[in-house]
Amino acid sequence: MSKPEIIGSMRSTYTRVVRMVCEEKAIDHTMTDVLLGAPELAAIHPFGKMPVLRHGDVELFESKAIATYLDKVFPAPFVLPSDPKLLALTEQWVSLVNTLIDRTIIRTYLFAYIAPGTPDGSPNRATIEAVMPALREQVAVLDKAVARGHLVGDSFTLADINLMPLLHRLKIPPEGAAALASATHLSAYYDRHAHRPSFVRTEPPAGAPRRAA
Ligand SMILES: N[C@@H](CCC(=O)N[C@@H](CS)C(=O)NCC(=O)O)C(=O)O
Repeated sequence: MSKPEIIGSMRSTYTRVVRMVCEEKAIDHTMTDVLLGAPELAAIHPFGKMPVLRHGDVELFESKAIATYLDKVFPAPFVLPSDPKLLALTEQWVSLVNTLIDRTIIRTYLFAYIAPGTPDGSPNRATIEAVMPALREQVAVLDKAVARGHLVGDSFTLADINLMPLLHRLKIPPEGAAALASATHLSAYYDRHAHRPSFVRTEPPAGAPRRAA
């Protein structure tokens, strides 16, 4: 069968999650870097979002579904625990991050900088001020959750893979950097896992994140 092809953007956090899964599992794959609106995305994702995957006759959208497919189809190491309780906890953290924390940190806070919607393109201060209480609360929850070094059990799972790209973006603007710095466990967690080859090898291109974040 052909190599899996990930279609997305090197600047996209969700694309990075899937790329990290490939790196963790040493899956020989291709990365097709596209812009939002690309026909390659619309061909697979009903709303044109990224990432999408093509592997033989398999076409998939949704990063969690893609990550699960890759983990099941390719051999160890596995990013999803086999133990039912640890698997459920992994699902729990992926879901919380994707449904709530991503919306706060990326789609609201970071976007107030990169897609501010202000007349002069300056950061949207009203949005930033409004989101900071929720952002701090969610950072505090994550800080407590990673106190023992991982989100789930004692190994690096998809739950951690799914969080790391988001923390990378959180620490770019000043309020996010301050929130992360004041969360002792979360900062130590980020600094330690940022050295993993899967994270280093998927570093987005330098420069301000664009809307694909
Ligand atoms: N739940 C989706 C979210 C995908 C998503 O929102 N990706 C962003 C880039 S990181 C995107 O395509 N944004 C463009 C848009 O929402 O129109 C997943 O996990 O794959």
